[in-house]
Amino acid sequence: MGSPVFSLITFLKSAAQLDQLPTDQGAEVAFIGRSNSGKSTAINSITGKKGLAKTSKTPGRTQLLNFFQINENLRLVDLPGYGFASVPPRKKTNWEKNIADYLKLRKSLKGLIVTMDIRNPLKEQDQAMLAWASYYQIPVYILLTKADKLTRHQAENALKLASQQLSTLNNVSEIQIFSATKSIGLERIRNKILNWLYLK
Ligand SMILES: Nc1nc2c(ncn2[C@@H]2O[C@H](COP(=O)(O)OP(=O)(O)O)[C@@H](O)[C@H]2O)c(=O)[nH]1
Ligand SMILES: [Mg+2]
Repeated sequence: MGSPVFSLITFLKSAAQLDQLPTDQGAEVAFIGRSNSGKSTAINSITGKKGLAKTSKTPGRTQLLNFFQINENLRLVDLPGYGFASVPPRKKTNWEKNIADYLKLRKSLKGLIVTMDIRNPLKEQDQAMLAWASYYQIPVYILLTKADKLTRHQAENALKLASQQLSTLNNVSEIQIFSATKSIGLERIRNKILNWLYLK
């Protein structure tokens, strides 16, 4: 069972550009990561609402920022994925500018959850994203997703290795193993989000 507060969440709106964002008030937590890394699935699993964020087997389809609200002051955001090679170059530039501006300007953004497939974490673009977040002084929490694809032992090793690689970055507060399919690490990430949203 999810925290009762997450069960209140509903879709608010999608924004294709930054002038379409909901009012910058209260607190929000955003999910970012490579296309197909499990952002939308994580949001659905954390909130306990299966169809809330659209998930896809074909990566890189949307360039929208999708907003979900718990109430008018508390939101979760599903940001467009990066690292999908066939995004046309012009779109990619738009994406980078949109995301950079969002990170830079959004006062209500309290934390960034970066999703990475546990079998392939910390790719070049993940590292670039962490550097951006660090530059804008946004707290980052990493979810190593799809942990059900590895044995427990392999997953622990992947976590150890990634933690070592991250030790040089000062804005990464924590990193954890996660699986939506097997509900691994669910309570921990829920608590982190509640914490960022001042609910705990
Ligand atoms: N086995 C497994 N598959 C997952 C998990 N999370 C996501 N997926 C799958 O990975 C694919 C991409 O997920 P999605 O949430 O759409 O990724 P996004 O592009 O980052 O939003 C989908 O086929 C999901 O079913 C997980 O924890 N375990
Ligand atoms: Mg998605």
